[in-house]
Amino acid sequence: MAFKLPDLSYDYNALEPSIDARTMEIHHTKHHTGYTNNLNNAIKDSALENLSIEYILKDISKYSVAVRNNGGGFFNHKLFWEIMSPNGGGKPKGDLLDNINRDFGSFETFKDLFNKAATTRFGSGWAWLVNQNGKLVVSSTPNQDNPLMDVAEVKGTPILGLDVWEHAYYLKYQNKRPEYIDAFWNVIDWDQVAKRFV
Ligand code: MN3
Repeated sequence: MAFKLPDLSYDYNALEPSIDARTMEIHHTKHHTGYTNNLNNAIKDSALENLSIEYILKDISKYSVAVRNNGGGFFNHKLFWEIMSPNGGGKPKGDLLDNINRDFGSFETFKDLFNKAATTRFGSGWAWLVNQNGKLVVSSTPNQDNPLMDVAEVKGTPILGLDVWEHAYYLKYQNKRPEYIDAFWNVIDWDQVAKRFV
């Protein structure tokens, strides 16, 4: 198989109470597993089997809807697990904080913009903090699209992402997406986000 479901570096209950264990378990073992398997099936016996996921995403308009949806789903969830931690929360430091202050005015302004992108994304999708060659911007995408894709309205390298599909929060938060978004800030691993920014 070309792509392999990544393990989490923490237990399913490690992000409680912000994200509940049952949601984490279903999200990883059912949803992320599904995207990974469906991606592998969609690229089976094609040249895409030898490409990195980033390389596939940057030319995504050339490929099938199945590759777009499942390639995005594979990449987005891998990033999502990696930028969260039971020791997360607080604020970024160093270069990342300096750049957030420069490009948004303040961390609080950035946070408001990100929350707005996550709250107002209609239906299923993602909110992003995107690095555009050193300039940081906030965006959101529908479905499993992301800023690496050539079809994205706002292109760049995603360094922070929040899944706002109902499957990411409905068990604990039901229709209260803003409460889930608030809780996400408690588990962001800013050291990992900073590594992606370098
Ligand atoms: Mn998801």
